[in-house]
Amino acid sequence: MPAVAETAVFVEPDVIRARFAAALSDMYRAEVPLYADLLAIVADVNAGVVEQAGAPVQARLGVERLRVERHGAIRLGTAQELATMARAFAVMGMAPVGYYDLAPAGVPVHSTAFRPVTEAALAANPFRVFCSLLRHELIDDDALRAEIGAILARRQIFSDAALDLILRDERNGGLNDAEADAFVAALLETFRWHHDATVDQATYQRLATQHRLIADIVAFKGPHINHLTPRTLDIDAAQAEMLARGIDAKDQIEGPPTRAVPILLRQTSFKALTEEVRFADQTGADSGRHTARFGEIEQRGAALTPKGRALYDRLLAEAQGGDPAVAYADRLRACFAAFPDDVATLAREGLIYLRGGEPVTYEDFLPVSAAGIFQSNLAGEARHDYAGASSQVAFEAALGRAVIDPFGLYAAMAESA
Ligand code: OOG
Ligand code: NI
Repeated sequence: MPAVAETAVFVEPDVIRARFAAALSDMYRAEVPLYADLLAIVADVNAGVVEQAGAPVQARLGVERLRVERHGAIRLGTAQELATMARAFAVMGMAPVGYYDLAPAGVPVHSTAFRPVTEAALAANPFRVFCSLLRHELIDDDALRAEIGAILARRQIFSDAALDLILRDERNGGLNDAEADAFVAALLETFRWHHDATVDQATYQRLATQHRLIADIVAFKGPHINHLTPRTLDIDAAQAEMLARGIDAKDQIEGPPTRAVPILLRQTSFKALTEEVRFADQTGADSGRHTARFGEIEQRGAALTPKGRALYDRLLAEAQGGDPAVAYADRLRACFAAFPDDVATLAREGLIYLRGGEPVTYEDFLPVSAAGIFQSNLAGEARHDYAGASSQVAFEAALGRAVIDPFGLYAAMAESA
């Protein structure tokens, strides 16, 4: 170490995050060309909405932010992987917000969303990652559970360079320009798709028979990014355009129905692609198949207060439990007639957060919708039942810290108006 310390010029975490999000988007576009089609559809739809809305509304919609807005998702296998991933995201100013238990929906994972948390950071770049962790304790086959533990213990999903740069960031309080670029390049490798599985065909089959998602989490070198999601201003139009172009989209949009004042989050996706992979015991031209990667679009609306969220959860449950002879979209619309749909009433009844007279935008995810997105990628696989209680304490122990309560963030944004 030189005796005279140089003045460190650190790159803002917001800037590192923006660089990483751009690099990831470029990589995914190259890996999954259908995602590029999705970006084109969303850009068209958004341009149409913005043009109609006129300049004052354009500013409100945050058109610049919209252009770069993406969320992605990864699925991790071990507590150690999650803890290190949290440190990697911290370099980019992303903190774990919220706890999502997917077990009640038949998916043996629990999750958080790593995202920027301040208004300034969200405006600079809103990139977020839905990050799931396998719940080993929900695997009922003891021998298979032990085998999964052993397979995962053998892999290291982070390169030495990435680990070194995370440490350097933690020790020095930031990364300089060259280090930031090296970090982005090194971390990107963790998100890359691997054509070669780490297990043989028989092992893959055993994993997939337990649960297709378990095979996706366990059988590869790393937690490949499984989708990236641009944000659209009109998801009904974007969904219609997907179908018009012959894209194999989910048949129902997750979340609330179409409304005058959009709330929370509406999402749809095209179904996961079946891709060629090679198992460890395959040689020559032999290959296998794996289905995991897809593309998704989302529309964001107003963040709800706990009272508003309780109403949303109740109405959604009513719609989902309703008469199967009635189309789901009709049930949803009928149930949500009970949810006020103008800003004045929503505000008066304490259902939304306002800042400067405008609803605060929802920046998080929804467990029931996430489950629907997961399910859409399981191609009709029989629904699993997991009895285990939700376990935020175990998730936080794995993460190495508590997750942030999203309601607290929205309340703080609203108060600072
Ligand atoms: C994550 C699915 C959840 C969302 O937008 O709700 C999700 C996954 O498939 O790993 O991304
Ligand atoms: Ni998603």
